[in-house]
Amino acid sequence: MIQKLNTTEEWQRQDSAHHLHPFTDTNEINALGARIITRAEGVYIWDSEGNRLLDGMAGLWCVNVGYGRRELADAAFRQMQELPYYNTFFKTSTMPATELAAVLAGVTPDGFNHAFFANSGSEANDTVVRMVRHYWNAMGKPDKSVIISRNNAYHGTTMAGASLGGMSYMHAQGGLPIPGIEHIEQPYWYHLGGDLSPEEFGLKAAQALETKIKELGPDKVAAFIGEPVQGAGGVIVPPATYWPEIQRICDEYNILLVADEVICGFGRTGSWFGSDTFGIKPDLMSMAKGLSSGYQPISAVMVHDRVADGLIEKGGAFEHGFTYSGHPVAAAVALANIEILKREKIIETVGADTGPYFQQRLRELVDHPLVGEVRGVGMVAAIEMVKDKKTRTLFDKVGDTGTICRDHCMNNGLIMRATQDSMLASPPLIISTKEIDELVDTFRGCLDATAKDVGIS
Ligand code: PXG
Repeated sequence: MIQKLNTTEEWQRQDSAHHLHPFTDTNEINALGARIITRAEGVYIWDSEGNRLLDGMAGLWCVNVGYGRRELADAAFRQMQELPYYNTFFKTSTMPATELAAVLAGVTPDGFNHAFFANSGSEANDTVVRMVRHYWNAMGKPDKSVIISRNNAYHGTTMAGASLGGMSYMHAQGGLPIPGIEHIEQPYWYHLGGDLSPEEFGLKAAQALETKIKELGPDKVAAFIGEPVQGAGGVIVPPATYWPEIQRICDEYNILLVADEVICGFGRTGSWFGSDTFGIKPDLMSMAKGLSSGYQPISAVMVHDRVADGLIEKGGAFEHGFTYSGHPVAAAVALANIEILKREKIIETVGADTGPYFQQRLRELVDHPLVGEVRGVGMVAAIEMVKDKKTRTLFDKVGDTGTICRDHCMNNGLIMRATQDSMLASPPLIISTKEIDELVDTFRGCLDATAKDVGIS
């Protein structure tokens, strides 16, 4: 029997007794007790103790239109009454899935006219792996099967998603990566650039792809995948020289270019897609998160005509899909979400107004003794804390300072994420300039408190 619980402690006890959390040490969370989040509105969330927190991470980089959108709840309610579920497998379709595919063809760059639906970013990237291999097979090149990704990339946690990702601590669990996935250097100038200028380093990091392709043989390589801006890896914005060189190499060696738009998509960087912001011309794009602003689990792989034409003409059936591919309720919510993004000109505002303001205000923090670099674009940013900013020297035990700072943020009503010693921010796109001021001002106070704790002045 499910008990009715009243106090935070009771909820925490139940959570500890039965719930295994993602990326969480169960003993640790059980000792502390989980913070129980109860409601949300705009850019704020509340916990069961009544504390209000400014959600500087938009959930997990996903609540682009902000919390409390009645319109999205209404879309789900209507669709659930009309048709709560039907699949898209056996020569059937549903209206929301059909319409969403068409709307996505409209908002994605030219030449993207086909969508394959799944339920999460990980599933979208698994779909990418299977689809690019199926494509080259259909093109009579079955040996073109290796997918090249990057160290410190994040592409999800399924077997293929975690393998594509370049997180060594994830690979260490469960014998990853799976065969046929290779990794190259990431374009992280601040850590890896040494004496090179960012532009020189951007070229060098991109040319690691060419070296890897030559080492493997171009006839063996199916695709390269990258996030336009690495998100979970630390909001790593590549130097301006990076993506054009990656594009040149993919074109020259006939390698498909896959943009993982799971974080960058739907306005995060100030354009509809990170590919628009960085001038990337991908062959496939995976997307999730902002597609529904997190109100429903849904993801998609958008396929450019260059690939779709061959797949449709020569591929036959693609033996792949999920029970909930194109789920009508999720699709209806995604449609309503895209409608809000368009009607309220949210992406234009981030691109021209609030995004530049956010970046400018955060860049004021570079005068702080702890801050080595502030980087970002649109409504996503990182503030990297270092031991010695003149020499770009990291702390001896990387990660501790990030944790201290994150806890100060939490205790002061601000949610930020720490990756190593970089503090990440990715607030809802509807954040106002006044709320941006609150975020930055609160954060500066947390930086001061952190500096004191780690003995930097
Ligand atoms: N690609 C990218 C670029 C992502 O950021 C995924 C794929 C996987 O999506 P799903 O929906 O399967 O989680 C992601 C997800 C973090 C964090 O701590 C980031 C993500 C997920 C969970 C935590 O920053 N990104």
